Amino acid sequence: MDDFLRKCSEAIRTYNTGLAAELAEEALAKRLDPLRAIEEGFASGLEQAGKLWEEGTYFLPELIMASEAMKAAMEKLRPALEKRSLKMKQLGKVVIGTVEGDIHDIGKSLVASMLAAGGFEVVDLGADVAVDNFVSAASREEADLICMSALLTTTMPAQQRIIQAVRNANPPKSPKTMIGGAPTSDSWAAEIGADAYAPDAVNALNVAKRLVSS
Ligand code: B1M
Repeated sequence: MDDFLRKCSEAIRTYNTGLAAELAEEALAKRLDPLRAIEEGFASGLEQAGKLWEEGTYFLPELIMASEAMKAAMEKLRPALEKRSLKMKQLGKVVIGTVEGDIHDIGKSLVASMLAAGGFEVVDLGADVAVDNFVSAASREEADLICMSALLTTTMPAQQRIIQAVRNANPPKSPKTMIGGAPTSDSWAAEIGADAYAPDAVNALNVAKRLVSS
């Protein structure tokens, strides 16, 4: 990791929101790829904060402050990440959210930004989204694809409930379904009948393109 990316990572690990936002602006000024700044810089600091929390060095408030710093950096970088989609043909409409009971929204928001950057129209339902809200949004928005993020082993089963409920409701475009989030996997996708799993934001865009063209 180069010095600048290390500084980005440190700003998050030390939950310095002001510095994180400044470094995000500096990344833009340096014309650094915003996704690289997020994944190799800022997100690595959040992962370290998570490890410090796991081992008992950080308490929950410190982890929350690290997440806030991460969000401040992402706020600055998101427009650059999404800008190129303006000139693109829309590939389809995506409804995305983090499942009910789960408030982890940083990875989901990164996936949403990548999909928007890649040419999808994205309706972001936020975090802790009830099953019914996924179903009604899929119908209302005439979605081509439903994306569900889950970061907790205890919330993964909600992905299965959403897939079942969407199938039962049979919304206009019979949307495809994609799941993601750290505890999920290809085998979990197969088990719950999801059309696909993606391990990260870059793969999510590739998988989404494949799903809407198949
Ligand atoms: Co929490 N948390 N957390 N947390 N947290 C984890 C997930 C955990 C693994 C930490 C640990 O113990 N090692 C653990 C889960 C254990 C488990 O179930 N297996 C955990 C826990 C236990 C909890 C609480 C229960 C703690 C408590 O209260 N006792 C609690 C739960 C609250 C709730 O949701 N009900 C909790 C709370 C929090 C904070 C609020 C402090 C904060 C979240 C802030 C926020 O999101 N607004 C937080 C954080 C920050 C984490 C860690 C440290 C980092 C998550 C993150 O944002 N990563 C996390 C540990 C870790 O993952 N190392 C942890 C950065 C992000 C860019 O990556 O989200 O993985 P990620 O997203 C990636 C991929 O997963 C993928 O692409 C993204 C980008 O590449 N992806 C998709 C994600 N969604 C996708 C969807 C797709 C495709 C790909 O298609 C649909």
